[in-house]
Amino acid sequence: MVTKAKKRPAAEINRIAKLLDDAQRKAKPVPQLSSKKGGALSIEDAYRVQDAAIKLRLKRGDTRSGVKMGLTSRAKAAQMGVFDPVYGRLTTGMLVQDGDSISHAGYCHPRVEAEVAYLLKSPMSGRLSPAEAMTHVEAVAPAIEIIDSRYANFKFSLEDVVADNTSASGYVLGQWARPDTDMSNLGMVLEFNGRAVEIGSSAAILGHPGRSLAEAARFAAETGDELQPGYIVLAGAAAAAVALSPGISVKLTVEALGSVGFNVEA
Ligand code: OOG
Ligand code: MG
Repeated sequence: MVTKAKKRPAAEINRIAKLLDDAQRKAKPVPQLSSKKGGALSIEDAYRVQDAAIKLRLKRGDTRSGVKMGLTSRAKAAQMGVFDPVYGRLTTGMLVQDGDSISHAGYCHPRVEAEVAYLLKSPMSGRLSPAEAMTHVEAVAPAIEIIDSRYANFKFSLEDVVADNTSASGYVLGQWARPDTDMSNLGMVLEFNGRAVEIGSSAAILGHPGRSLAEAARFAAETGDELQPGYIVLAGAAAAAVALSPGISVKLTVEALGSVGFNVEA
């Protein structure tokens, strides 16, 4: 389904941003934008909504901390039925400390993903090779992303999910390791209460997570964003996302990088 959408006025972009921001704060999902007649946005407008919604967070005192790539593995694209990689923005307010607990009630319908993270040491933008992108990296770490769609039933089109900041909701970082750690094919195991619920390899992330890092630089340039030193880049899930429920203890182990985890209060 291709919809020809014309560029929306700023007031409407801001209205949609507020709708999604409210849905996030109240943990109450809203209908998909594209489900309404005339509701489908262009991809450019979807990124404008994303930017406007992040500005609402920053106005409340939150701080930018990085970006995330999404739908960068076959497993995730197939799970969501959306086959283009997406780019979202992270803030410090989304950070969950390794070993901490979250309340399920604070989210619409949270899921977790097995990822790896990069820490940038210099600004990065434009078309770079993965090797060039890696020269901007200070360290790498195992990471869990908590995603939470603000749309009912966790269903969306490409434009819907981009407007909703690609479901970004939380992230948990493990210990930082040297940037020259070979990340091409690391085994990854996601466990709930000690039982494996997803297994995968870092190779599932665009063939190599370094490609996802390079894609982040391209997306930043195309969406008018800036990747700063100190920013985190989440490369995207290596395997399908798994729904959280109260009382679950989540642990991700990435070969050569170690483990990271958090708990959901009972
Ligand atoms: C969109 C975000 C996907 C990933 O790592 O693939 C994502 C979603 O599935 O809600 O973060
Ligand atoms: Mg993710």
